[in-house]
Formats: sequence, C-alpha cells, structure tokens
Amino acid sequence: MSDPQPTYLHDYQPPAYRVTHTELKFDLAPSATKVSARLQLERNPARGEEALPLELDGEGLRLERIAIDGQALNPDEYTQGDTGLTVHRVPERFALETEVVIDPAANTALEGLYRSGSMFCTQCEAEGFRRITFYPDRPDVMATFTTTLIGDAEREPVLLAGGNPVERGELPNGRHFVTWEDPHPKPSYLFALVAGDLEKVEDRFTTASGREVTLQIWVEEENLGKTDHAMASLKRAMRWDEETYGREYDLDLFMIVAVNDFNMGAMENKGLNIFNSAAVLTHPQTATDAAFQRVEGIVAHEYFHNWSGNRVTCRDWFQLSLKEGFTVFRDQCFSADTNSAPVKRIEDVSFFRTAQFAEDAGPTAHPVRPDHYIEIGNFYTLTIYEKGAEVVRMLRNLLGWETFRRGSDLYFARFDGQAVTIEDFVGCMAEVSGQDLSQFMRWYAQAGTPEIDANGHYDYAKGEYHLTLRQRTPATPDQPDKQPLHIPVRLGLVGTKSGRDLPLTLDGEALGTDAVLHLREEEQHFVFTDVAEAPVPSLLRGFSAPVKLRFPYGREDLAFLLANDSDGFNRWDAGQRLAMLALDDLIAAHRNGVEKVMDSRVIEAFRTLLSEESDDKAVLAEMLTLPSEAYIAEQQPVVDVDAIHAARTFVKQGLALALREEFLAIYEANLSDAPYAPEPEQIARRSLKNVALSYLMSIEDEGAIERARRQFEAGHNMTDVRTALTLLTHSSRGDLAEPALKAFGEQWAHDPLVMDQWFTIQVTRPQEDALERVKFLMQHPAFSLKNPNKVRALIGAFAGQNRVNFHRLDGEGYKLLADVVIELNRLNPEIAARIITPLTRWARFDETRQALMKGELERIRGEALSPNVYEVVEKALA
Ligand code: B3K
Ligand code: ZN
Repeated sequence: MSDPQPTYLHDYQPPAYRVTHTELKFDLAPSATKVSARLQLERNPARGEEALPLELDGEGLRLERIAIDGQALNPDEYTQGDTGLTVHRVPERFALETEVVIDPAANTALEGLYRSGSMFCTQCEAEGFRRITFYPDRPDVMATFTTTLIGDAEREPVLLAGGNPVERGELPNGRHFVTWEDPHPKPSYLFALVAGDLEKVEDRFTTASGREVTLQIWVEEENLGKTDHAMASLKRAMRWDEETYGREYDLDLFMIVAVNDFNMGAMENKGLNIFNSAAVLTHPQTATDAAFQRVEGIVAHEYFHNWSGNRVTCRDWFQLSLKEGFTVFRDQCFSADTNSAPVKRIEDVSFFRTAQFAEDAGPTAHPVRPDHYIEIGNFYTLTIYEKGAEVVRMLRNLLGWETFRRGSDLYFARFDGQAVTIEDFVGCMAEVSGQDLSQFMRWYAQAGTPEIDANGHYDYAKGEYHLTLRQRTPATPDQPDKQPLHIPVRLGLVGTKSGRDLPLTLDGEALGTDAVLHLREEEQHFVFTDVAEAPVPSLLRGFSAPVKLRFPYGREDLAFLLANDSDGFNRWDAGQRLAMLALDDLIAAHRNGVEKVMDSRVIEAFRTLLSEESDDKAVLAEMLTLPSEAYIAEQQPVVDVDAIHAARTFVKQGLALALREEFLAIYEANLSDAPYAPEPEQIARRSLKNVALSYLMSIEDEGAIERARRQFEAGHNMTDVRTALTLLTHSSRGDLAEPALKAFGEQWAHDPLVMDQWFTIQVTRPQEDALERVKFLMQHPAFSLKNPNKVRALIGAFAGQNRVNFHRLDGEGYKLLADVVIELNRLNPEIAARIITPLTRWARFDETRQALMKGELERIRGEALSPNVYEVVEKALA
C-alpha cells in the first residue's frame, strides 16, 4: 500500500459535472443493502468547455449495474478503483443509474450507512456518502433529493429521510416503503436516513412568518421520558435565530433522532438531525447540569446549521470553519443569552485556553483554514470549531453587533443555495462596514497562538499611562515565519485609589472607560493622558482575542483586580493568575524537595470572595475553582505531572483548612429540596455547593464525608449524586466508595449513558490502581470498543483527565492507549485518530516520558494504518 497523499487547497477546481437531481432507493437489509441511484447530471460550464470524463467517488461498494440514459455500460466504458469510478465518455446532459450492494452490519467506522443496535442510520459528513453510492461526493455539488426506503414492516416500522414524506405503502413479504422529497438543493454530506423501531415525541412551532412546523424527536421506547429538555431547547433556538439573526426554518418538518453509536455529538442533516444519544437525552436522575447545558447547546448548534452550513454551505472542506466557526459562535451566544453570560464565557475560555492552546502548541497545529490535509476527518478540531468561533467573535466586536448583523444578512441573501468560501463571508463583513479586513484574514491562514507581551508604567508627573504591546506568534509545523496579526485588545485602567475604571483618553480622543486597542504592528506604544491616579491595567477584557497575554502583575495587583475589576471575566482571570503564581512556587518547591508553604494572599483573596454576599453564585463557583491540572501544565516549560498534582492538591487543602467554616457555611446555605430544574439559578446553587464540598473533601473532613455520603444516598438529582460519588471514589475512603459504586452500577446497569459516567468516575481517580481499573472495566459487559461513547468515557477520560496515572513512569498508561489505538485503527479510524491525542504531546514532557511515548507511537507506526491514524502519527513523529 502506498502512503496516503495530501489534498491541497490550491488545487481546487470546480466540479466537471453538476448533479441537478438525485433519486435514491434503499432496499434495507443488515448485511446486504441494495442502493439504487439515478442521478441527473450535466456538464458544468464553470469548469470550461472541454468534455471531461465523469469521476465519481465510491468506497467499499459492490457494483451490480451501471447505465447511462437507460443503456447499460460495457466494462471498457468505465474504470473502477478502490476510491471511485471513472466513466470515460459521457454526454453533456444525462441520467446515470447505478446499483450497488453495501454491508451496514460490517460498518464499524460509523461513516456511511451503518447499524446502531437494531437501527439503520447514516453519517455522511465529511466523506461518508461515497460509502453509500457512487457520487461526486463534494460539498460544491448540490442537488435536490428523492429518497425511497424499503424495510421490514416489523423490524423497521419507522423509515425516515430528509425533507417531507410524499408517499408510503405496503409491499409483498412483509416489507413497506416511504418516499421522501427534499426540495432544497443540498450536498451529499447532508443526506441522512434512519430506519428502525422508534417512538416519537411531537411538538409544533410557528415561525415568525406563520409556517407551521412539526417537530419530532425519535428515540427508542425506553427513552421517551428523556426528550423534554431537547424539545424545549429546540424551540428556544428556533425563536432565538429568528429574533437574533432573522433566520426562519424552511421545511414543514424538523426531526431529531437519538442513536447510541455515533462518532461525534450530532449531525445537522437537512430536516433530519442525527444525534449521539448523549447529546439529546436528559433526565434529572440520569444527566448532570453540565449535560443538560451541553444538550441545549448542541441542539441549538445543529439547528443553527440549517442556515450557517446548509442553506449556505462550504465550497470545499478547507472552508470547514466557515460553517463551524460561525455556528459555534452562534450557539455560544445563544447559550449566553439563555443562561449566565459571564459563566458561559468563563467556561468557554477556560476550555479554549487549555485545549485549543495545547493543540496549537502540538504537532497537529493547523490554521483555522488549513491548506492541506490527508484525511479531512482529522480536521474537526478545536482550532476549526472554537478558534474559528473566536475569530468570528472578533469580527462581531470589530464591527459592532448591528453592522455584523447586516453583514450576516448580506451573506445569507447573497449566497443562499450556494457553496462558498471564507473570503465570501469576510467580504460581506468588509463590504457592510467599509473596514479593511485584509490583515485580519491572517487569522484564518496562520496557525499557532499569538503571544502578547504587555508592559506599562504610570507617569505621576504627567498623569500619563504608557502601555507597550508586543506581539509574536511562535513557529508551528510547516509555518516557521509569522506575520503580525490584527489583534483587538479590549482594556480598562482601574484606579488604585478609587477602585474604578478611569476615563481613557488616547491621542486626544476620549474613549470612555472601556476601549479596544488595535494592535497591528509587531510593537505599538499607547499613551493614555489625563490619568488622574495610578492604575492597574485590566487587559484583554472578555478574552477579546484568542491570544496569550503576559503582563508583569504583582500579587497585590491581581488581588486588587480580583476585587475591583468591572469586567467579570477579567476578575475571574485575575483570580486564576493569582492562583497560578502560587502554584508555580509550589511546583518549584516540590521539584526541589523544599517544604511547601501556602501563599497567604491566595487565602485572603478567597476569604474575601467567600465573605461577600455574591449575587452571582455561578460566577463565584467559577472563581473558587482552581486552574485544572491540564491548564497548569500548559503554562509550564516542561510538564511535571506529579509536581502539578501535588501543588494543586496542596493549594486546595490549604484553602480548605484555612476556610473550613466558610466552605461549610456555603455548602449548608445552598442545599435545596426544590424539585430539579435545569435553570440558571438552581444550577448556580448546585455548583457553588458542590465546589465547597470538593474543598472539604480534599482534607477528608469527617463532616464532609458524611455530607457526601448523604448527598449520594439522597439521590436527589444526577448532578449531586455524581459529585458525591466522584468525591468519595477519589478519596481514600474505599470503605464508603466501593459499596456506593456497586450500588450505582447495579441501579443503572440498564442505562448506557449513566454507565458512561460510572466508568469515568472510576478511571479518573488519582489512586495508583486507576490503570488496573481501566483494564478491569474494559472487560465489563457494559463496555465495548465499538461504541465511541464508551471509548471516550473509559479510555479518553483516563488518558485525558487522569494525568498522574496516564503518565506513570513505567509507561503502562501509554502502552494501554497505544493498544487501544491499534485496535480502533481497524474498527473506527476516526475515533482512533482522536483518542491518540495525548500521546502526540510527548514533546512537553521529561526525557524519560518522551522516550516512552515516542516508543508507543513508533509501535503504532509499525501497523497497517488507516489514513486518519497515519496522518496524525506521521505529524507526531516528524
Ligand atoms: N457537522 C458535524 C460534524 C460531523 C463530522 C464527522 N466526521 C457536527 C457539527 O459540527 O455540527
Ligand atoms: Zn457544527
């Protein structure tokens, strides 16, 4: 087998043929489904006058018949290879008919048509449709679809596809059929079907212009009681998109289906969204607050794609962030509007700075718009999604909401029904605003996290504050030299006497108390005049750009900002920076074998937080949460997992010992018997209470252990139960944890989503037996390597969240992950190429661990690899 070859953006050419209509018929059978296709094709003038051969993608298809305009082709009229089929000569306009047979039951990659339990379902993005039939499987070929599904009336009473059902009927031998028509031209990646024994929950939505839309959520019968929240979220999202972006739904029917085996969270197929059951099903007894919020966000995200993705789609897969970055930005704003906006921003940024920064610093770093790939399935990344969303957020901030909205309106109006590029999107924003966004476009082309070094001083005599900003983006693979970016830096100057934001005057212009500086050069100086008192600068407010900003803050400065900054996000960030300074000292102490001493300023800062009556409990809970081990690791030149774990534990225990009474009071004050609701106010109380409990449990305070035990046994809701069970399991009190785990495992043996949590709780414990537990649990009847949720819950959680045990010095953690990758490379390459991530970050560790990790990567490289794993491993070992 030759090495897989990259595809390059600069090689893009329009398709030689367009499909105007696609007619599909599926005769469903688990191991031999017959797919008959009839495509109306015509030469594409955009490609030129020449009569080119017809190239179709197709993988793993057994061809039974091929005909043009009713005339079967002779074997010498076409060539079939591993990845497709070429018809040498075709007319200018013609109908192509094919019949192929595929094997859904053998499809463990979960791309194309596959089985999930007893259901049939599809996943076509990015290139799954070619595993269903021969087709120009690229997003710039858009056609209307008519789909007929034939199934067994008893086994598959429900037959769904995108669009509207137009015909149904009985057939001989207990078979039946349904025909669906989708009037909106769509690319093949948005095709979907589902067949099986499903039940539905139905609701209605009337659009702003009066269209009556039927909303359906299809699930297996036992999950009928778990759809309320998803349905409510869907309706809120539909209304929000009308009110915020002026976007209405465009079919009479919108369906969501929950499936248990799914590679991602969900998929925005036109009219028929297919969801990982974990991203749609909720119940107070089985799902945590975080899961409720995740469901709300994903339901909204997929719905929003109906415009940003489906009506206007991507010309090619290099433009993936055109739909994903914009849609993530839209779902973030929706969640911010629906819940607590400051907390949403803190959560998003906290995750972003941990995980996307790490991606940018690793061997798979790539720009928001990559210029080449081997396997597009590897590019559904934090950079494309989350950094893409940050770039759109910067545009919104640069233009202001009103102008941004006009740009969005123009984009949707001008490109409706088309497959377009990132230039088209940014071009609309430039056009409506009159701004020159050419330098801004570098955000799409340049990989890596820009770093800003900021310095400032106050000139008492002149009443001036001088600020210098210097930017630099470190080299990333394939991109040694970087150009300066256009970086919006939002800031305020907080007066040290008044504790208030001071008025900002720059070059004689009054800017209010909160302004945006435009950093475009490598280095720029800003002189603020009429500054009446010495300030502490509050920089990069709201995380106004996805960069690392360094400023030589002293601990007093940070404690001051934590208490006084008017920007909620920066108050939180000041607390994180303060904790980081203390953690850095403790990490050094641990490494040098010096006695650790708790920084009293951190204790005092926390005491102040705990003593103030906070009106925003959710923000307080975030402020009380220490930076995660993963985030701390990101800040270290060489990651020492043991020192980080020890330092963080030490700070947590130090705070718990010093503030025991305060944490106890918070815990007690936020207990509640109110019936569970996933509402911001309740969620805030629970998270505050549970943060307090986790501090108290870090010192295994007897009262706290008793409270955790009671909280578990009360079984009020999954948020509380899971927190209590996690704290017990991660403590040294095996006598309490083991019976609790056993009871929980037995109680929920029937519920795969709860069992996922049961796996994660156990394999993330810091005790030394964690790795043995992983191995043991991999044999559990509820575990399967074929199910991506199980792989994530057990293997992903261990390798990603249990840092001390995954990085064991005997290399057993690495070996276990490599074994799983090798197995998954055969079963499900997309998941294999994701789960391998922690091993690819070897360069961040000490030499011993580097050698062990590289050794495992080499072992993987010795296998016959899928293009997915091949691409990642080659980059990791380059
Ligand atoms: N667009 C899908 C991605 C699925 C791709 C998997 N290979 C999910 C989403 O972003 O909404
Ligand atoms: Zn998406």
